[in-house]
Amino acid sequence: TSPKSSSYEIVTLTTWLLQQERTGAIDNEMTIVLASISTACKQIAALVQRAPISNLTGVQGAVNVQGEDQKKLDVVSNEVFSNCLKSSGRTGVIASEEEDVPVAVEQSYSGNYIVVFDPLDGSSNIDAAVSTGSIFGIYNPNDECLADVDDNDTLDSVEQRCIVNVCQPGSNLLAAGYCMYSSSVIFVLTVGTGVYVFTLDPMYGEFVLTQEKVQIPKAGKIYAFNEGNYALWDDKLKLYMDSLKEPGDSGKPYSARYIGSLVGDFHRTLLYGGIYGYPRDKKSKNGKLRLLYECAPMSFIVEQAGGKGSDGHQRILDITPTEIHQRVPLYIGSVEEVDKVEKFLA
Ligand code: P6P
Repeated sequence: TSPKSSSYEIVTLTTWLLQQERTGAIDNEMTIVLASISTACKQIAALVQRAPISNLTGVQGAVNVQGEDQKKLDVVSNEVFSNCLKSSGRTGVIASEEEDVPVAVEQSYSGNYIVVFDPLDGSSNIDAAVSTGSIFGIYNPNDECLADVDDNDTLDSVEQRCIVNVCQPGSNLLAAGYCMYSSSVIFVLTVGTGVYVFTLDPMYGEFVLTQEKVQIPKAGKIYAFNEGNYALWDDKLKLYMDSLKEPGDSGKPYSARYIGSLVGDFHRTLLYGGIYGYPRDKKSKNGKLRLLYECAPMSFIVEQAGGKGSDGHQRILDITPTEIHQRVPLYIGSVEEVDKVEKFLA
């Protein structure tokens, strides 16, 4: 639903965060971390939208005038995200798709939140200007792994201790969201009080509230799977996939929509209903997507919108990662659609 207001009052992300702080949904430290994440997303949006031009000028993604190899956009995006979080001073540890191990942030002087993120998911789509996105999740401060750090501790011994503390189940998430870089730049966020959608107004560079308390339709006849992997799937999954093509009672089969970018496919599923799936297959025993910074944040969001996130048998948010880049199969979207695939896989 779009925000109703008589005077058509514009609510920006900044004012929304302050409202959530006033109601006690989040504290001041979280407000600062989320504001720094939104700043990172604005910067990445600008980089993504100018990528072809920058490549042309050799500013990044190619070889620049000095002949140095320029960084790929997902590496640059990782630096943007990390720098914004570090300068927030409220982040204790960051775990990124682009970092082998979690990084203990020296600059944190308050708050100490754990932030997990995929700075630019779907980046292989950049050259074709297809939607991409940044995905993030925020966990409780992990003082225990930073506590009693003493002189003979090295930074990577602290980081090793922090790895354990980063591996929390998604049910511990305090906040999760994504920024989709598409025809509009869309920032979607939940802090546990429902799902809110903000659209970047390029006129003045602010995220403006455009939908509040989004509810995903209970069912939807759109499915997003890479059917190119059909031959590699379990037989039960093949039966499920075949069933979507039968007209059924409604007389109409499902429609296939697959962008090849989780954030784009998820956002459409959130608003229109349906299901996105990345199953395990004979080649990828645990599927392709990462639990910590892709599946868990998206599952927190979808549950806040009345949907469901599953690995085919159990709730994604109940799974505790055993290692940072652990992969899990993902079925996410409308409750009735995820229930349906779970029945086939039982
Ligand atoms: P495939 C992008 O690489 C990604 O991680 C998701 O954003 C996307 O949904 C999926 O992988 C696409 O993978 O194997 O279908 O190309």
